[in-house]
Amino acid sequence: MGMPPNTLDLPVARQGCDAALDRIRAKVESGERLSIEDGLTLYETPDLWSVCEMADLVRRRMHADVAWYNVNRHLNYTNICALSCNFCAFARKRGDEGAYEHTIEDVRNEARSAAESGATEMHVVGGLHPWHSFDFYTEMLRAIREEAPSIHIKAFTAVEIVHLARISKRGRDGADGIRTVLTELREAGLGSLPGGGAEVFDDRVHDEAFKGKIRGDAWMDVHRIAHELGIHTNATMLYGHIEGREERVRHMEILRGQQDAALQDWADSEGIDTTQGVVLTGPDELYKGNRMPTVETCERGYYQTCIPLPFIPDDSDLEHLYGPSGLENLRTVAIGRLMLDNIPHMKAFWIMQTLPLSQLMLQMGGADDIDGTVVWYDITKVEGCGTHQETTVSDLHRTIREAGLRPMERDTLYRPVLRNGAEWTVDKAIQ
Ligand code: V47
Repeated sequence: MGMPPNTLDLPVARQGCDAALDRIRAKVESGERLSIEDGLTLYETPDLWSVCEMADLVRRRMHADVAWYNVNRHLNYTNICALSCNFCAFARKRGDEGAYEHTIEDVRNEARSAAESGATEMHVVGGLHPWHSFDFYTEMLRAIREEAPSIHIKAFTAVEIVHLARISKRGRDGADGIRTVLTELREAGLGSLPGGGAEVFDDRVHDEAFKGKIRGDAWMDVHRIAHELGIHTNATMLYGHIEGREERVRHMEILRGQQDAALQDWADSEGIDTTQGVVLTGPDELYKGNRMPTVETCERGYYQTCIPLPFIPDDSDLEHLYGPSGLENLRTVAIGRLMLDNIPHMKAFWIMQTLPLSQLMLQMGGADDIDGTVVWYDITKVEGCGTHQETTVSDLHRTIREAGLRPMERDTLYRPVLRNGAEWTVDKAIQ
């Protein structure tokens, strides 16, 4: 993956005062919501420094000097997938070179090893396996639960959930099937949903790059139903392929609208007045206590974190594309922080952003989280590396400290963790 031969059409990053940003800066300072037009201005301005400065301001309001990480383990239980999305280099058909499907026993062993190493979370996703029955998925969760009772299982993208609703033939209709499947998965051990599979909520882009996959409205239905059931979820945005910047900003606005509805639902259930709306990124004087309901008090789910994912073209059918540049990645995370004023966390997923760039995103780009130790990762790979993509807690600490921030270990629900070797508990004192 090289640099594009002609970069002249990209805005040059310059420090300086772009007057077009004055009105946006005033909104950010007073905690006013940004519009789609503001988002586009933030993309078009050459003054990337100011974009980052504003993102850093809201990040500090929300998280002070804390940057979050976790001790986790990703597990891709199969790469066999019924879909053939152009952007994906992970999926295989059965019999293809490199195709694999882990057994329940493999998953059980991985859970044991994760627990022994002190992981607090397993992040479990895979391809849409054409023959596994629904029971395979509940058995897999139960196996993890048995081996590692204290590990939080964050599993299955919305795309997998829709697939499970179809194969299990649960429910009277689509929404009821999803609700039933989520309920049964939760009984088997599911703790929350990861943010994968959202790609970009735009039908043109969808039909060119992810045809066959569920569209944005179906992705959001799954997350809405999860929130109604009290299951927390995350949200991604895959950018830097065939979408444009406007489609990214619209994607953010759609997520923001859905989060408004989730938080409103929570506030209504608690009798909390939200006539002013919920903009978590505003100045401190707007907040009497916490900016968010804590997991202990909130019986509804909501989006905890947004994870902008830079497209990595290697080995995909879109390999002729270049993928986004480092500055575009920095800008996108910063704009995400500014636009998504009601989502508490912004994650720089170091596996895809790289550790050095994630560090920059923490220091100046509005990110407050870099995911975790990961261990295995198969969806995207760095040239020359296999699926073993692990970092250590001490590297994560160093990365965060060098960015001038304070590393704080979290569990999946962003509760601080107290650790003694492989032993850990949620730190109730600083919730
Ligand atoms: O759903 C696939 C994306 C996602 C490529 O919830 C690609 O905390 C870049 O969702 N280049 C999986 N991206 C990753 C994901 C995730 C990661 C970390 C944390 C969380 C969380 C979620 O990766 C897929 C797809 O959108 N993806 N292929 C690619 N070539």
